[in-house]
Amino acid sequence: MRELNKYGWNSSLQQQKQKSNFAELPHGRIAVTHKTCYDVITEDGLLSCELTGNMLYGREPSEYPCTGDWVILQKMDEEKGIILDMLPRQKALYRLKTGTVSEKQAIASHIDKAFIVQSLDDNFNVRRIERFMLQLADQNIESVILLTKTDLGFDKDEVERALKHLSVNTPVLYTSVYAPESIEQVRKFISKGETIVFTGSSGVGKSTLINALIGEQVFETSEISDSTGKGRHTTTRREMILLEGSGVLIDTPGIKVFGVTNDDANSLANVLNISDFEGQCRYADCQHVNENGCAVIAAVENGQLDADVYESYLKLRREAQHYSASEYEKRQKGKALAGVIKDMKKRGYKEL
Ligand SMILES: Nc1nc2c(ncn2[C@@H]2O[C@H](COP(=O)(O)OP(=O)(O)OP(=O)(O)O)[C@@H](O)[C@H]2O)c(=O)[nH]1
Ligand SMILES: [Mg+2]
Ligand SMILES: [Zn+2]
Repeated sequence: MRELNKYGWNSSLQQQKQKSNFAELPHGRIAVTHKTCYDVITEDGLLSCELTGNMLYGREPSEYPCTGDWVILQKMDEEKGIILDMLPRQKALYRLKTGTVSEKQAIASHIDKAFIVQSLDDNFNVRRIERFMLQLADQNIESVILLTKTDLGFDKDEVERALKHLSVNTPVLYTSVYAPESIEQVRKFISKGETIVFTGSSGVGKSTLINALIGEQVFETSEISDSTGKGRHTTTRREMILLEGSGVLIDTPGIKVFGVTNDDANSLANVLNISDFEGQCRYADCQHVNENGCAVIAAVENGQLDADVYESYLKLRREAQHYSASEYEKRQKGKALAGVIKDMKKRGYKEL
């Protein structure tokens, strides 16, 4: 029998389960998301499960179960099951679907911590780290910045300077798969029962790192055609693995960049560490653009705040506003459509 506690099962999830109509049935956690089915870890081992029609009906695609979700299932035989319900999702990592402004896709859920992985070659990009962090802050997921491939040589002073505003509140780790002690220090950031997602571009070494932590080749890794990770995605699915005696690790396919789906101005200011300046602006509703007595602009002028960080703040804020406007529009359209359908039903179009 597997102890699901190792996978993060706890009394608060147990309480949530009691509210389900299917509370008497077994539960499990999704370890792998395939195209149309899921591998679910249960007390009785791994089951391959499909969703009931009810689980699909009336849900946005972003609400379909994903790796890390806790589900309630009916066992069919020794290997198969059907998912009947899903416990309320907490701390989920979403990304914007490519080419859309407001369509979200869930990557993993019930996440305590995210390792934002970048390699110390052309892939290193502070603006991209900020985007990841903003996304995580929205869900109260802790961030750790993990910089790989130190063996390739890099300018540490320059990297530290670029990360100055982020490293105040967020740990920054440097690793190389060729330096075992650098992998060992990563272990200290993984607590028992905790779930950690590894996220970052393709080719930065996420799977390599997980293999090094587990101590065997559990995930496939491969050479990439170039350091920007173009054209090669070795990991193609979201997969969870238990680090014995420690936490649960989730490997994900490379993500180039996160679109902003967080429009909370406070978390943006916190991530970029400008909240202290903001608090000193003359007007409480200061937008930090051209107002008199703006402490943020003053901080840029006197060198306390990097102009790059300030520009990044304005850009991310614009994107966040754009995202919420599109979301709002989508909801209004949904409401309008619901109104039309209701109206038609009233007039006797029963088949609707
Ligand atoms: N020099 C060096 N190469 C590394 C290091 N870590 C990983 N690599 C190499 O980088 C390449 C990509 O590693 P992967 O672990 O497959 O990268 P990934 O982030 O999982 O990529 P996707 O699965 O495509 O998202 C492989 O050739 C690894 O051997 C490191 O610390 N130093
Ligand atoms: Mg991989
Ligand atoms: Zn201001």
